[in-house]
Amino acid sequence: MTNILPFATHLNDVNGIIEGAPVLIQRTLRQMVGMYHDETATQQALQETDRLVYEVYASGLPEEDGHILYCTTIIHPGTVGDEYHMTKGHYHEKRNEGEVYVGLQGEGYLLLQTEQGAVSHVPMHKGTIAYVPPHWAHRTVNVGKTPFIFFAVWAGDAGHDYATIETQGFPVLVVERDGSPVLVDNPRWQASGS
Ligand code: M6P
Ligand code: ZN
Repeated sequence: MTNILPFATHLNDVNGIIEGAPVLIQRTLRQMVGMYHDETATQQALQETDRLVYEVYASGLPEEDGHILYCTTIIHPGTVGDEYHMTKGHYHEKRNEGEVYVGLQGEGYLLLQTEQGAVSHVPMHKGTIAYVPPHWAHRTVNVGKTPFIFFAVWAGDAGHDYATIETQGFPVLVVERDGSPVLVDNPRWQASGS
């Protein structure tokens, strides 16, 4: 295991950035083609310009057993068609590793699913401490008009498995209806093995 000396970083509580931390991910809509259910809306939006959907500021710690990783995620407000801006979502490569999210700003939903077909969602706002148990895939969604910002902590060797989510998404979508978020069935989702 890589030897790391004790250190501290600072969370900017205005913009959610961990100061001095490298940007781990800056995900634009072009990098998420196929993940939003409305392909036409995705392509129309991209004809005008690409947009930053979310960014992740991470600790830069090694992804190794024993270390604890942390980051902040900033999901910018907006929709693609009627579907709110969201992260790609992932299972952990090591399925038996959980995660903790702490809401810092804005309004969000945490969507969860298992490979056995269970589905759950947790509304999040400032002060929410949400637990992602082992074996649950997780995606976050900004359902508000301002950036949704949260802090995450997970085991260094958990890993990110995006493949399953990229091909089938989540069983539910979070869409805007009359200005409010509602969950609807994802017409493209198929349970494993079906
Ligand atoms: C959270 C954590 C990170 C993750 C990020 C963005 O902060 O779960 O591990 O990278 O969200 O989500 P994703 O990797 O699914 O795009
Ligand atoms: Zn995770």
